[in-house]
Amino acid sequence: MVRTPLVAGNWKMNFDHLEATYFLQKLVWLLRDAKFDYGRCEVALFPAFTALRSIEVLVEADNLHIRYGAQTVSVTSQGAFTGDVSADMLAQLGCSYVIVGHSERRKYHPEDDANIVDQVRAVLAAGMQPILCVGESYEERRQGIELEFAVGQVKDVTRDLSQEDVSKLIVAYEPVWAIGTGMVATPQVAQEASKAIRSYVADTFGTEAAQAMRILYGGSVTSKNAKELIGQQDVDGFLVGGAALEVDEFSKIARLT
Ligand code: G2H
Repeated sequence: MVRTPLVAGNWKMNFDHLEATYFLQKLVWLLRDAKFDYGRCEVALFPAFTALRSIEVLVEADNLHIRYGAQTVSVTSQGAFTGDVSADMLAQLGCSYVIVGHSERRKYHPEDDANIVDQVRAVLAAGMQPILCVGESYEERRQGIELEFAVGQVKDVTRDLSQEDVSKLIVAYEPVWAIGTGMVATPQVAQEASKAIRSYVADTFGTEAAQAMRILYGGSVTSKNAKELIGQQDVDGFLVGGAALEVDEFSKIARLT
């Protein structure tokens, strides 16, 4: 099966709505100039909640082929949950994807496996696709349990999901030691982890679900390392952080993917 690669820019807590729309316009110009084929590779942006509506308006007005999504979501659908944003609200804004379980969310917010499972369910129920982030810390790698750990995170979240739900899931393998550090995983490390995740999904949910699943690599991706990483059989694109804040660099990564 041929999986369409996805290059996703996770802006984290950067860019207000004006900066976000300026970036999007420039990105589209750059990709247009380069005759970028959106059918060959999908490009998605993940702004802060406050910029989603502006991105939606621009995408709709100019009929852009850029997709977008949110960086997290509430597990509840509505009610007295101050500060939360529901999956239905995101779907209403035209979001295609929601990042779930990013290590920064796991670290700075009370997002444990149970909460992450509920986020995945909420995203799927609203008709969007979750991008589930998994990956070991430096300590787990030092102990030699990195594959067990990353696959274990996928296992914990998918345990009670149906085969149909799992086939809509996108996994981002993001080793914590590579996030924002400049210490990118080698192509071999990225491939080994992605392959282990796909094998687990194949054994548990069948080959079809495993072959359909896109597995992204995240952690210090730049235009210098993207080409080698995407050359790996089980790496289907990137979740880009720091390099997604520079429009030339981000467009270059998309072109290389
Ligand atoms: C990992 C990644 C984006 P960066 O968090 O999800 O960030 O590319 O800055 O390591």
